[in-house]
Amino acid sequence: AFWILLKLKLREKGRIMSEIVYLSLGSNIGDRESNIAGAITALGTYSEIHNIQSASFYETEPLLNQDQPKYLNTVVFCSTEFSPFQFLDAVNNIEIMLGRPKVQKKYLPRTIDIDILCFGDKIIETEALTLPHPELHNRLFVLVPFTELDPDFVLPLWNKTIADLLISCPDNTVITKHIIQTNA
Ligand code: PH2
Ligand code: MG
Ligand code: MG
Repeated sequence: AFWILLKLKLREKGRIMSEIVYLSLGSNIGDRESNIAGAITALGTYSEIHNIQSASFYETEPLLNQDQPKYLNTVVFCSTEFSPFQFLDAVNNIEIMLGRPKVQKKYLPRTIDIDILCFGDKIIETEALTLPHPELHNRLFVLVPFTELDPDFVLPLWNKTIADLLISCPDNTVITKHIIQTNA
């Protein structure tokens, strides 16, 4: 019986696959650098999230509602054993931990916004989560840092590389690489 149990356990282990995830992070209120850095650190505290890699931070003009402060944006890569909806729960918890109200109108300034851009080759369309992110291809503040991490990544559903999406992106807002200020 022991061996059967062990075999079952091993098989179960083999089935828990990790998936690769790309996230978009943005902040336009408060200490934008710490908000984004804090979100990246918080992701790393989950034992189901590994191999975190961040692109540079970029200062970006607000899209959709221009009447708000400039954003800092970046894209983060990681791998995870979470399912997409478990990952979404983790992300929502981190947003709340960093001071974002639980319910907030769309396109208002925010201390932190963490959006899942894509999750393995999953294609999902629900109210809570759409994968790949439906606006990704229209946003320079996503495509520029994403290209920095992996220009050759082929986006599910689109079957185009991130570099190709960047070339055909209609967004022409200004994006500048953000140099972290030191006061030391
Ligand atoms: N997020 C939005 C709307 N507009 N503009 C910039 N520059 N950066 C963002 O992260 C952003 C935005 C909705 O989430
Ligand atoms: Mg967003
Ligand atoms: Mg969001």
